[in-house]
Amino acid sequence: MEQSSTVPNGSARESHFAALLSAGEKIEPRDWMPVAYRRTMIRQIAQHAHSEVIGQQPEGNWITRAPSLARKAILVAKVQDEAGHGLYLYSACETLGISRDELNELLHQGRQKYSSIFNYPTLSWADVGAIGWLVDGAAITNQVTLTRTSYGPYARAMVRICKEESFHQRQGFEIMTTLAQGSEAQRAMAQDALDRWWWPSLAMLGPPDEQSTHTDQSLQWGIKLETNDEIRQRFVDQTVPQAHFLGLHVPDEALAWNEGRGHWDFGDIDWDAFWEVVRGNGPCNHERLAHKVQAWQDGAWVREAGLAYAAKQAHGAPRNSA
Ligand code: FAQ
Repeated sequence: MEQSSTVPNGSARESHFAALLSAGEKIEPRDWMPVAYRRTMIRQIAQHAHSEVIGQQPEGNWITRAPSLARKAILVAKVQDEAGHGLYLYSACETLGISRDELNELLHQGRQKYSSIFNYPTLSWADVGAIGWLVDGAAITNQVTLTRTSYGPYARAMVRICKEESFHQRQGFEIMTTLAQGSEAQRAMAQDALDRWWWPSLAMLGPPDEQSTHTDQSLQWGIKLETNDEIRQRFVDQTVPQAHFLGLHVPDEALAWNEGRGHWDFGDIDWDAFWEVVRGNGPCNHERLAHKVQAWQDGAWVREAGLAYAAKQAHGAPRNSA
């Protein structure tokens, strides 16, 4: 894989890579890149792709129980968008020399991760609103910066994904607005969803900077443009006024506007709980992965049929012959 360079020898290749980064240009699949850069990109893009795919499950749980036909149609489209994001991201990852089948295998064996946030249950309809508002909201706060990430195919995938995520965030906020302006029971449901999703949404943006193993190197390579804590602060600053607009209580007694910093101060995140989820011990880890593996096995015949059809076409069979 390291041979696919457009520049001839070792040190020249490294300087060319460094020069591209310092000029703010993208690293493209044809360019030479350090082994560790390629490994980091595969890890991050794969984790992101897996998150989009597994992330269909919590909201998918409500498709059959959406409160109206319109809500159901919107939710089906939203969940389908997440599947599409997974596909763009797997394609971006494949440009690094790994196949989609290998990526799925690594996920199924627990050797690659997906986001902690998708290991929580969706107990009420308000959770669909909270996911759009908070989870898509947190995801987009991070992903807008990733549109400027150094690896070209990932950056370009992010541009399209962000447009769709922005719509998702608004549809979630609209569900929350409807509930917050509704009956006493609806307001209570919205508050309960905020109570359960607030802290996991803050934590999904990654461990605090002092516990983050990859941030320093990823900043140097332009993979990350900001640290986890910087992105988390921006998410809190954007979201607290939205909660106030809804008339909901953010479940953090330490939350206070800090005039000097020009930011909201917020309380301590339970990082032990976060790491437990990352290690596989969250409320739904087992269920989510088992469902994903089952879907992959159930879909084997579709992949086989697709391959058989492609092979037949390659051997010159007429287009419509089955
Ligand atoms: N969950 O050194 P760092 C979405 C791991 S998409 C699990 O800070 P990094 C859309 C990390 O892998 C959501 N593990 O890592 C949607 C590393 O472990 P490793 C996904 C986590 O990569 C909405 C270790 O901790 N978004 O929501 C998590 O520099 C609704 C040390 O961490 C992306 O993936 C976590 N939350 O920074 C879909 C965005 N955080 O691999 C459906 C792209 C960290 O060494 C429905 N990814 N870890 O064993 C990123 O921006 C980065 O990877 C971070 C983490 C910021 C997530």
